[in-house]
Amino acid sequence: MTHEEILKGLYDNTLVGNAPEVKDLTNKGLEENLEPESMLYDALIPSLEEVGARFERGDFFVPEMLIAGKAMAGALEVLRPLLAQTGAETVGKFVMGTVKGDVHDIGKNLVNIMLEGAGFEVIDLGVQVAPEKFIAAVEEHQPDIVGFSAFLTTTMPMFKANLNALEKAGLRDKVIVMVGGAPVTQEYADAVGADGYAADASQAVKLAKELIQKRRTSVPV
Ligand code: B1M
Repeated sequence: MTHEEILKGLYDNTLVGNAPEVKDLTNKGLEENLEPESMLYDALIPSLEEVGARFERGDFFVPEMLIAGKAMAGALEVLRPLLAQTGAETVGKFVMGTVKGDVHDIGKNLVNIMLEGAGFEVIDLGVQVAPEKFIAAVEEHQPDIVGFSAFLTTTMPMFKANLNALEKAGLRDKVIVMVGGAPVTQEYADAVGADGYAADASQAVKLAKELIQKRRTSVPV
């Protein structure tokens, strides 16, 4: 199979939620020396974007979104060790979670993989994470950064709830807050008082490193 055929197969089979075929093609791609990043950014993510567009048009419903998401998650599991391959020293600690009321986790997991690949220790709290759980994790792990993911306009307000909870617990100044997720914007992040926003996984890694560097150089030792 050519690289183009594999990428097309990944796109088409993710779209219809054919998880076994997506997994086979991902392995095939690796055997054929296709870059993991290419499978991700040229096939899997565009396919999920098309799933979202079809859902918006009313051509797809929740079950179709669910099986497409599962197919993508299967491919991510195959790609995870390669995307997270690192010789980097630990650059910081990152507590991450999808906010309360929200079950989307593919984007969050991808950010986690890239962070690990860049040398971060990531503590993943999973999905539907309540403010109290974020607070307990910040107290327990004392991370450099806490990250909130939200994928619905209806769950984005949880950023503010989480920030208020950090403030109330006296932890706001002790941790950098990053936010992200499909509907989130820089303006929204600024409005709720987050320290940083990134649109995708690679930007998230870059920003996380910058924010830590900035904090370390500004805090007197
Ligand atoms: Co849902 N869903 N979904 N869904 N779903 C979206 C998000 C939607 C945009 C589809 C659409 O209408 N076009 C829409 C939200 C609309 C909105 O509010 N603006 C939507 C909806 C409406 C819903 C339901 C409400 C549907 C319903 O029940 N009627 C429901 C909500 C359930 C809930 O959470 N309470 C629902 C359910 C689901 C499934 C469970 C079926 C499934 C999720 C499976 C899973 O995650 N395990 C699902 C899926 C698969 C999608 C789409 C199709 C794909 C999401 C995805 O994985 N994208 C999505 C359509 C779309 O996004 N175009 C959609 C790929 C992923 C790599 O990208 O998630 O953007 P993304 O992550 C990026 C960045 O956002 C960023 O980096 C990631 C990697 O590059 N990022 C960060 C993420 N977190 C970050 C954190 C950071 C920094 C960057 O710092 C902390």
